[in-house]
Amino acid sequence: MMLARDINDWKNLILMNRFALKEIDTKLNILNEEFQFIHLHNPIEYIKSRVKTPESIIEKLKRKGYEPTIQNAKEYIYDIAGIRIICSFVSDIYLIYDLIQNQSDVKVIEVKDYIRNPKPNGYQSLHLIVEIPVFLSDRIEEAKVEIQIRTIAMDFWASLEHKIFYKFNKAVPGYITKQLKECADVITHLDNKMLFIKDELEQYK
Ligand code: 0O2
Repeated sequence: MMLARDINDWKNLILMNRFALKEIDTKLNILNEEFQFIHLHNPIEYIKSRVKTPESIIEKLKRKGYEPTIQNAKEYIYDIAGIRIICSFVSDIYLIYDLIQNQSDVKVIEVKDYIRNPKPNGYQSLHLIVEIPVFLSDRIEEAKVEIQIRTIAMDFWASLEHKIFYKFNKAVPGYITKQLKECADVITHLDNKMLFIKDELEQYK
């Protein structure tokens, strides 16, 4: 049975991660608005965010072979706070990445580029783990946030693939996996074409 103190610790962990998401969300909205003001172009279409529940943190800790403790959650689970940034163009993804890197109080501690190196199933996204300070009344706490940056087309693919993966209880039939990979290739082609058109339009500005 969980002690009242443990329950409080879990609540505190979730709260801290909610605060971290708010900090990142505000930063991103400021960058987006400022960019729109200066360059008449908004690199971010929309943002989605979520905080993992204690149940799903515990499940992930067990899956990774760790004791389901608060300490291990803080040490080994980097995506308790997760934010997904959806852009129109692939170039915007790397622009956002640069803007995040240039924030002096944000430390990028891990980068996984599944756009330059897509997963074998076709999954594409740029993943960052960042650490940001959360300013509390009596202290500053560092919190980690997982940031996934992708295009609208990549997001369309990833949400369908995610649904299929769980629908088949992770055992997706081969012919569907093949179709999904083909869709991912079409998406790469589409994103490249859209970027080409955007770059062409720049010349007419
Ligand atoms: P959810 O429910 O979206 O949070 P990790 O297990 O995070 O320590 P991993 O798997 O190497 O280590 O991390 P990675 O590769 O950065 O991927 C983490 C997240 O990316 C996943 O979180 C998904 O959100 C997304 N993702 C990664 N691969 C795929 C994929 O093939 N298809 C789809 N649709 N999403 C993917 P979670 O915790 O698995 O799920």
